[in-house]
Amino acid sequence: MRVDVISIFPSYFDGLALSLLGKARESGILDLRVHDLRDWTSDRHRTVDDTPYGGGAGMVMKPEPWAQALDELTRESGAARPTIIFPSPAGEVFRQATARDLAEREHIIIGCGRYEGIDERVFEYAATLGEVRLVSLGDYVLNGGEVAAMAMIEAIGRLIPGVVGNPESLVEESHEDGLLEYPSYTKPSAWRERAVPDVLLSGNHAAIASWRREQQLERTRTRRPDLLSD
Ligand code: JEK
Repeated sequence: MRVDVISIFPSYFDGLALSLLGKARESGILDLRVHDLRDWTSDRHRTVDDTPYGGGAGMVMKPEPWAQALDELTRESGAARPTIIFPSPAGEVFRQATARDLAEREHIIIGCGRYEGIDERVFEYAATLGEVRLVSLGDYVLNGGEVAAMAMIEAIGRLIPGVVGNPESLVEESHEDGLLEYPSYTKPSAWRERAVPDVLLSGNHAAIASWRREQQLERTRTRRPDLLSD
């Protein structure tokens, strides 16, 4: 999978790129490329923003650098229509199902906005080049798309076999039951006056399985009742 990220803060992604080093990048399983939007400006000041038509606070990202970037990156990869993601507080919420869907794509381009967002015509133009998805990390306001993009790349990446962080087996996760996880413990069995629950030391695998299921249900009831009702 090829992932192109467009941002005015490309160095935000240095840590992510490092964490994906090794098998995944060397073999090209996940070909992550981060670009500076200002490389597609043509004025002396490398301007990416301007004042909003109709008034209002803040600045809006100008369309032309985005069009130049999207044209070049869609042309360059040669893949069939890419999936073009714009992190946005006004997008559909990013879920595990979204990650599973996106993990199947050959080429993803992620456009990270800043300021008050991107000129609306960019989304229309992008739709002539690929499949556009506006995706939100959740119902809170961030200062730009970068943190959301990193979260999405990490969630997608770990579903691709051979990518760092991909567990030995995604089998347990694929048996998704929509419940929160059970609590985990490791050695020592007694630590600062706190014991590991006896059942986990019992060797009784049926008892362990039913205790874990009960913990999952109880935690879900108290912390995430929305997962049980809707
Ligand atoms: C992309 C720019 C900053 C900040 C104005 C007024 C109510 C806010 C844009 N889950 C997520 N939260 N935020 C983002 C996100 C934020 C972004 C950009 C993603 C580009 N910003 C910004 C304030 C406002 N709005 C009405 C909401 C707009 C995000 C994701 N993914």
